[in-house]
Amino acid sequence: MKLMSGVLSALALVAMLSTEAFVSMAEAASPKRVQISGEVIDTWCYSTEIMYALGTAHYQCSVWCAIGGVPVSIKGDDGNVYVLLRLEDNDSSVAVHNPKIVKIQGHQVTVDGDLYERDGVKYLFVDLVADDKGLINITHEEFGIQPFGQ
Ligand SMILES: [Cu+2]
Repeated sequence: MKLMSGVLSALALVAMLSTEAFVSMAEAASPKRVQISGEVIDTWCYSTEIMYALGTAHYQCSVWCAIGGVPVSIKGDDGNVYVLLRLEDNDSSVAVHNPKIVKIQGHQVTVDGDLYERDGVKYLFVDLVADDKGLINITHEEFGIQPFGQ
């Protein structure tokens, strides 16, 4: 009998701990609904500063990088960079499987979506490109075409 109650206490403890773990995981996993405006960027060239990586100067490279599998992000007007993990009805965040990503590369956009923040990184699951102003950040006159010249 004593053994039985010990086992029951242990089971109750396990149930309680796993419920708490589940609740805190659920809280951590709940996204924030956001609308973000900014420029769609090539995360590699932007983060490494291997070359000037914004606007028309870098447009050609950013398309090649995206098709090559480099993650695409949005540099928000708020100064934050958001890693794009989903775009509208396509689950792939890789441009070769999701051509929509290439179509908005370099563009000034406003998007609606869910924001997940993990360990200081901001991830965006976009369900609607609410506005697309196109490639309007004119930088090639100042910086040339990166990295191809002209
Ligand atoms: Cu690039």
